[in-house]
Amino acid sequence: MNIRDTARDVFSYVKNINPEEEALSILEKKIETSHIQNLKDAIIKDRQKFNDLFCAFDEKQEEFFSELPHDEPSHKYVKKLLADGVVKVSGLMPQEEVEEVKEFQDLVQKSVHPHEHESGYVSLCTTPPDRNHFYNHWRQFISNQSVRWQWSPLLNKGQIRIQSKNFGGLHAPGANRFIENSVLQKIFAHYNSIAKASGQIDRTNLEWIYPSPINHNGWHRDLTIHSLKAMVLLNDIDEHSAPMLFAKGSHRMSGEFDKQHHYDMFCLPVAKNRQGNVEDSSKDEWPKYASLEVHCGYINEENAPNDIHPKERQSGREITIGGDQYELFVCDGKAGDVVFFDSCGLHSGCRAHDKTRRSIVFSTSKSLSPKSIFFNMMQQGGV
Ligand SMILES: O=C(O)CCC(=O)C(=O)O
Ligand SMILES: [Fe+2]
Repeated sequence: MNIRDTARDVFSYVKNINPEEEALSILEKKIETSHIQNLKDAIIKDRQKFNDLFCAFDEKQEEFFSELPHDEPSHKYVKKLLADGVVKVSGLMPQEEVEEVKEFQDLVQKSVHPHEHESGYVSLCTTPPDRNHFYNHWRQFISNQSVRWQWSPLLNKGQIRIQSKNFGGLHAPGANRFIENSVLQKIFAHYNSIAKASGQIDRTNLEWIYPSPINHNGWHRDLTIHSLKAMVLLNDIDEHSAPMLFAKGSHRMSGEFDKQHHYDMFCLPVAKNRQGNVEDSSKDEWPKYASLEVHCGYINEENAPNDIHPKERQSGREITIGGDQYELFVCDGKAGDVVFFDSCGLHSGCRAHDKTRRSIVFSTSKSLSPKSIFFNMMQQGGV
């Protein structure tokens, strides 16, 4: 079984194909289940094989991109994203859309959470109206006394969120318009080696990061196989207002820590997708660098600078994570700027000291890229 041939074949079958269901049904017909099972066994047994498969898909991703026309406005951003795992597109979200999202955020804040400096999730308990009706009449909807919100408080880390999945699949008004933005769509499509991403960017997290005693989210990878996110800044963000941080290049397998961490996250019993969790695993099963949170994507204090001083929040600085050095990328900027990042790379929140960050993160609920679809297939097979 040749690893490079597998990546080549998967790409030739499903590049440009979406949604996920369609790509899956093609792969199920073309690739024998026993091949997938053998490959899975082999990569779990041998870290080098896992790394080879991971990198073979990344090479195909680069190759796909190099064959696309170079004159699209999105081209230079995808190029940077492939190289660094992160890129900022200044002013991509029009100000009137930013203003609409913020107006919605202000109204929800007034009706549900008078508690600044607390953490939690806000969800909607009332059945949401028809989409178009909501987007056209949302001010009336919000001000209606019978609309009920639920507030679920968490440990005070400063973060309050409204997730589209707890909001009847609706997005903050204004965000629904930005989802159609052609540059946003092209960046998602081309990073994921598909022709079109329309209808695929279906998740949003609207959030406030309030000043708090601790960082709301330490250094971590969301998962090991690439998954693009777009964070829109809704207010001007500087080093004091909780900019997200990203370790450049960590979406690839450049250093020793990337090699180990990507492998552990996919292959260990405590890996996220293998349903490992803190409760049913003993501490010794976790890698030494992992903080005992949700999954082994999170790095503990001894191995990552989980709360750096505002003075140190400067792009270009060096930071050490898991013993390896990375160049820091600080996601500060102006309202309307959009930071695209591959959430399989190392990234971290930051504690807000005296100013609040307001942002909304766009993502996809399904796998878009051939790599992500194929690795998910392997995971689903079970061991
Ligand atoms: O809020 C932040 O700064 C971190 C965001 C994050 O980890 C994510 O969106 O995956
Ligand atoms: Fe994350």
